[in-house]
Amino acid sequence: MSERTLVLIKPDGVERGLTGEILRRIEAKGYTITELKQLSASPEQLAAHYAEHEGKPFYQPLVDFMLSGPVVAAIVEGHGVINGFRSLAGQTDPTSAAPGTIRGDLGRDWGEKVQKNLVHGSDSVESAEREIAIWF
Ligand code: DAT
Ligand code: MG
Repeated sequence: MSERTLVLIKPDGVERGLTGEILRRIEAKGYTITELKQLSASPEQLAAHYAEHEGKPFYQPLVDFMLSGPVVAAIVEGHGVINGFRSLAGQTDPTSAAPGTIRGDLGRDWGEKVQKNLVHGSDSVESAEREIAIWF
């Protein structure tokens, strides 16, 4: 069944000029980008988006990082796209993400306390619908 997911290109991806490369990989896989915009995230959007991580040690550094520059938000559609995009993205830690993935090919440990891992992708149908409502 066709489904949709929320993709964010995080400030590290935008700043490094990787927006086109990341969107190219999504399109090359055959997914459809149905909505796309660049914006500066608000604290309220990030509090809602990352509510599940509130209280964790990386929460505030993560939010501060996401406020540090513009992000690109996209709604991406396709059969199995929720898990499919997470496969394209690779593991959360860019240092151990496999080659061939966005995080594995383009990311690494920058020696900072935040994981600059380039992209976000929703992890379930429920998350996707919740997150799409936050960003669009
Ligand atoms: P994912 O983005 O792979 O879904 P997540 O939802 O567990 O990962 O975490 C959200 C973001 O928080 C993740 O992209 C980077 C950051 N993060 C997660 N675990 C972390 C950790 N142990 N140290 C630092 N940042 C972390
Ligand atoms: Mg997640």
